[in-house]
Amino acid sequence: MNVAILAGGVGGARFVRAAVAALGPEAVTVIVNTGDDERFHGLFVSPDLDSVLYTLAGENDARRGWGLSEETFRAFEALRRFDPQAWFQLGDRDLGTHLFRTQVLAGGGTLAEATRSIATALGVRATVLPMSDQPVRTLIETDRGTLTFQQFHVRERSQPLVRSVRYDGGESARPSPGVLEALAQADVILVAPSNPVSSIAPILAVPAIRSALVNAARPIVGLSGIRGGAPFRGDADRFLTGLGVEVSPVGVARLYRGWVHGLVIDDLDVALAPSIGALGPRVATCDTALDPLERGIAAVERCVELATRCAPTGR
Ligand code: FO1
Repeated sequence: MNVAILAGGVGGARFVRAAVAALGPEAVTVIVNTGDDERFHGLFVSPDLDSVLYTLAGENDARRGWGLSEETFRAFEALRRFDPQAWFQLGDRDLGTHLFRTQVLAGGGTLAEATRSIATALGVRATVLPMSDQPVRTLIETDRGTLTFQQFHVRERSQPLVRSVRYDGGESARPSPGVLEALAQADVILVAPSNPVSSIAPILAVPAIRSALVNAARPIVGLSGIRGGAPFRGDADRFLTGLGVEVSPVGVARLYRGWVHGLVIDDLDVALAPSIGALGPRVATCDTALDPLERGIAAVERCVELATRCAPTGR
């Protein structure tokens, strides 16, 4: 079975790890959000790609949630002597990835090419694709002005009030090579339990991806990252509240309306199934925790099982 997964953020990386464990690396293609990408100190940082790659390589720092294990921050401490305002921490080992990626891009290579080289070197066998080689930037209108995702999430600790979100560059961005093929060839398309507004919506801001999903000939099933009225982790609640969407799987279903055929929600939220069903998707429940790995595998299997009962809307 071939599976394409839309993913971003830490929850996305954990879901992808579980999918690879459940289905095997050759079966999995991940289409990763790049709306969080930003240059820091001249280096091109692509946090969601790195979270997926490091996690699949078994080298992620599970406690911190981002970056590499056995990390040190000596270069960053040295940088802070000259630039005390620096706020985005780049680890010493992580710097190697950013130096390499920046070098590939400066030499005329693409983000997809850099990603392929990094994946190969890390021994990652699943296919990991950036959603686009063109820049798409998630910009958040807040009560403290317009912020990039990293400014909002890291520098401002997700505290500003979100008023609206836009995906700058999305309209003219094209899917990176292999993305449309992966969506067309997948038996099932899965949506990781990532932030619907800051991780999944930027992927759909690329028009050709949106249209491939709306017209998909295969079932699309999402796993809700919200349970019991709160996100498992991260700041999805700040985004949903800011956009006037309820912080629940019903809110997730509302945001995915028109292209998702099934939604797996937590057992805790079983009472919400009829309201979600009224919006269109079929619903299944399970324990949506992704740790330890066995639970994540069970959640992926639940998504795949629900997919067998979903009829796609496209041809
Ligand atoms: N998150 C933080 O909270 N503080 C940081 O200083 C930080 C640095 C960082 C460096 C590289 C990287 O790949 C991720 C990093 N993150 C940091 C995580 C990142 O902000 C988010 O996890 C993702 O963008 C969420 O999708």
